[in-house]
Amino acid sequence: MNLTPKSLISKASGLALLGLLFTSNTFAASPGGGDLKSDDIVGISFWIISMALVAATAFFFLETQRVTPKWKTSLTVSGLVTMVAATHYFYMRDVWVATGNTPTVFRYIDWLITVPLLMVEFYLILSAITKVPGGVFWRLMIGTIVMLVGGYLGEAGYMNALFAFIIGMAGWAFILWEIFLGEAGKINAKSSPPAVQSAFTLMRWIVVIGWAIYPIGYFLGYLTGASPEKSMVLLNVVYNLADVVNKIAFGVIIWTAATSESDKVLNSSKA
Ligand SMILES: *C/C=C(C)/C=C/C=C(C)/C=C/C1=C(C)CCCC1(C)C
Repeated sequence: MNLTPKSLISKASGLALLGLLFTSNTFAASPGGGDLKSDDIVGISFWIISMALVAATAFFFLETQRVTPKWKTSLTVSGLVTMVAATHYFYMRDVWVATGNTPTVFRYIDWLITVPLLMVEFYLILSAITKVPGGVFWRLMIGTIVMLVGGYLGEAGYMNALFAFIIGMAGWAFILWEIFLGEAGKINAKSSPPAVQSAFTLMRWIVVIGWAIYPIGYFLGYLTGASPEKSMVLLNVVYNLADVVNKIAFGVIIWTAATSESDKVLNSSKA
């Protein structure tokens, strides 16, 4: 190795750059978060929810120990949903606090992963007690993709906001049709034990009431004609609130069904 002054300088600067990258990575959670203002409602909600998602993840993963094997996958998927969301919340919080911009791309990348995982939950809940045709799963996925692609094109400005909203609503309507009137709904009505039926009914209402919070957020963000500043505060607060209901509360519902069904099995094997 020849150590000319020039090569030394380039090595030293390479090392310095590496050090810089390392420290900036180490403190990646603080640049935006460090500037969190006491009156920044959106920033504070991003912060609180990211921590709640971390706690929920640990809880769902640990509780897989407590349930019978067929419920373990459902709890694992709940934990994956909150884990993926927690990571995106760290980034979204930093974008918001550091720049004041709405983190649309991170939001939709998160939804693109977590909403299909929630659809998998439906399928798993039904599969835990009966044989479910694969078509149910694919119809739920198609509805999800149409809903999210519509929403993204509108929010990112690639399409008229109202037109994109209508496309997104159509995707959601298709999902609702499947779980109330389609094959998924019929399977549940026929063959589930009470705990699963009540979990399924609750999950259905989550997809109606809990999911309805998102289009309300979109409406307040893009379709009221209010100032961009006010609209973006409303949009983000409403979306964040919706995530608490649909990611954490949804997971807790599954946890309730899983533990009550498992305890029954474990108790009857003891007697
Ligand atoms: C964890 C994240 C979840 C459960 C996200 C769900 C998102 C929606 C249900 C979004 C729905 C939308 C419409 C129904 C209309 C168009 C705009 C959207 C994408 C916000």
